Amino acid sequence: MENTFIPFIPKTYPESEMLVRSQDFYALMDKRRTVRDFSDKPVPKALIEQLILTASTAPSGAHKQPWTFCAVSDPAMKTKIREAAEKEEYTNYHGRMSDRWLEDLAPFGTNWEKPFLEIAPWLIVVFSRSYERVDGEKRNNYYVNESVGIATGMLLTAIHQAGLVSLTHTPSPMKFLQKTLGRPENERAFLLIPVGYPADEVRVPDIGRKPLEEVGVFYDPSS
Ligand code: IYR
Repeated sequence: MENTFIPFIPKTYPESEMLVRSQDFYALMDKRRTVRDFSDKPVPKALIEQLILTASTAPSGAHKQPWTFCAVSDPAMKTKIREAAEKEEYTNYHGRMSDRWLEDLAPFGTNWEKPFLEIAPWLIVVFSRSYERVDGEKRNNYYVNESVGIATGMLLTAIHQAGLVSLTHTPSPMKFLQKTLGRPENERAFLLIPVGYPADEVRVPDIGRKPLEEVGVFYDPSS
């Protein structure tokens, strides 16, 4: 199928303004922290819908948009998810994870208990769609992990920009989510993201971010 091309006029700014804009955006994003202590204060569905719309603006392989964002506020479903996640995590923390892994996680104070899965007003479960069924024919999507990873990053950015907090939770294995949420066989859980307001008092690990010299390498003759 051929697509038609339409004019597109990207918004541009003077260089000085771009620098300020990118500095401001960095300052905003550098304030994002993964939070494990949520308030149970409700968050309007309209807000979650908006965040999902933003995530879904992500680029994707052949524009297949191979993602589904399942937003759960139903308490019974959240309890089910918590119970299943804790069952897996108990096994993880009691033998399935290596000693080195447990050692690496120790500074973050995580354990098999996941109360946030019931406390946070919304759980957004991101699913990736490895293929689509068109007229009974199986059609693979492209660069699915890359596409869904980008969309998820944009979701986390949108959540932070809106003034809410999130947690990138990876109960493992995540197969139970497909079943609990009644997702089709072509969907695989990618990440579980509790979203909400922070609890009254939140503590986060005292960690820093790598400096530019460590994460950026320039091949630039002019500098
Ligand atoms: N999935 C487990 C363990 C865990 C693993 C990593 I890597 C983390 O950064 C955090 C937790 C859990 O959710 O507790």
